Amino acid sequence: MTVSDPVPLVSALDAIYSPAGVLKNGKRWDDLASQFKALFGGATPDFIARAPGRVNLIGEHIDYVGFSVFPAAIEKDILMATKVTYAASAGAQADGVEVVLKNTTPRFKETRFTSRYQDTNSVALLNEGDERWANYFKVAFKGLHPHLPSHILADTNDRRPSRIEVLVDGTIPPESSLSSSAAMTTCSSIVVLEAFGARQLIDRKEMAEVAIESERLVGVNSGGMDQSASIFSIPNHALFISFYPTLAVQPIQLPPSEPDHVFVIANTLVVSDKKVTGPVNYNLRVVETRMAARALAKYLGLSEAKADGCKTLRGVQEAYFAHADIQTEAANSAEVAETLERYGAEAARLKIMELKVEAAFASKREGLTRQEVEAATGYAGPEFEQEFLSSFPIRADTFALYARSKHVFTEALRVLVFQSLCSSTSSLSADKGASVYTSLGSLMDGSQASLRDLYNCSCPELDEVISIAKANGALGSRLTGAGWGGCTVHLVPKPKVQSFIQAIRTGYYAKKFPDLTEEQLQDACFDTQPAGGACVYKV
Ligand code: NG1
Ligand code: MG
Repeated sequence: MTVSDPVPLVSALDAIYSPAGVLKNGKRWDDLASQFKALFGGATPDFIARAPGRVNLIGEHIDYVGFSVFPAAIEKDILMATKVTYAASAGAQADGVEVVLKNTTPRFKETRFTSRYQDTNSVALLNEGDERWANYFKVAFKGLHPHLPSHILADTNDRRPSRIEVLVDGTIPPESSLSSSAAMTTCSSIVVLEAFGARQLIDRKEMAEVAIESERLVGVNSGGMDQSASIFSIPNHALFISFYPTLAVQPIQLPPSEPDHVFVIANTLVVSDKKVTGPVNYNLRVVETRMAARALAKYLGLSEAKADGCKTLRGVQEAYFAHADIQTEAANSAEVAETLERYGAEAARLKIMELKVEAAFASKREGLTRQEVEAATGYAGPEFEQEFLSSFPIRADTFALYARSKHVFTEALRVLVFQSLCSSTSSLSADKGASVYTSLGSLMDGSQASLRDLYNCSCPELDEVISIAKANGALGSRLTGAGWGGCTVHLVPKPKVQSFIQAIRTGYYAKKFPDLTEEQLQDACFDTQPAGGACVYKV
């Protein structure tokens, strides 16, 4: 079978679905189609959906705050070989659809669920067990259901699917911060749209927005970086993704156009499952940034401090600059003036907010107790519970508002500078390109220091891999994704890649995981080229 690559367009909705060119790994697709046949009684899949994982190059833990991030899709992905049976052809008058999900990874057990056409109430999520992986498909289905064409759901001619059979094959290591979860949600969304004949009705932006919203049902209060990266990416480009005032993406080629530096991913192989640890790490961080936003808004004396607009640190920044004047602030601060001159107004705003954070939490650099947060935010008692504790369970004695908000504003600024370095230098000579890479590397190092010291989401294994990387030629090294385990990303000059990977193998894997096979090692540490985004291939 010859399979083909999607056309790299960003906004046209056909783009996800129009194949052109030849995909590298045809064998994997052939194998998947034959496995499908073997597992589903000799049937051939109608199509294969694909959604990639991503590596975030810079901009960590700021998507849910409303600031822009800079990831790229990777080659590792989720494939879903799918066969759809329509009620009429099955000779039955169905009132709902049965979905059968199998996985090529044995520990993810076969599961099936049924849903009526008119509502998805009977589709229940599982909190534990080896069928839980199917939750991602279920939430995608539940989220998209209101968007499915009503004439099909109520179809008297029976073009409604009565059965959707799916074989899932994933190469993204789960719970390793390369976004296997969002790839599952995204890939499932494509399957549902395709099966219900709805792909012309919903564009990528809407699909991303629905996927972002749906995935939260799985129990993580996540931002929108991962689903957006999986849906919008195009080969050889990173994606500058903005969330404010609305979701927008800008593909950016990494400089110079003929890459002499590459990104290497190294997995610590320490698994971090946010669905389990969320109350003390990821979901808690989201709440801490929300508390910091309310506290900062109150400190700044914003009249709308308690309005929805000031729920996030980004919102507070917008509210503040609705009245404040950057020039005046620049006149009072050399740091602000310099940032304004070098990087422009948006960067200066972030610098100003960083200074406001310093002032607002001057007497409280360490964590605040609940009582102190109540005083700082003006939310107390039931109002406090409702505002901060009602959406996802969290567990903490103190809340590190200074450290979290300082990370957010400084990281958002690093993203802007990183993006502007990439955009302005794509046509530079190799010489100049080299110094640009040095600057990109320092921004990545700055990000890591902030994640480790202010956001406290690194861990000893991440720190160890990063220190080996820095001693062996990486220009920049950081954790990628949520942290607390999972993967690291490194910017490495091309000629050094082999020795770099070897150094990580001997310095880290040989000591911590001496039993890994060659195949597992290749899977754990590899160089990556930005890959294309979600698509569907007709077999
Ligand atoms: P990972 O680690 O890939 O699950 C998570 C969030 C992102 C973002 C990053 C931190 C999910 C689905 N994704 O990514 O939205 O907040 O952490 O930058 O939870
Ligand atoms: Mg994830």
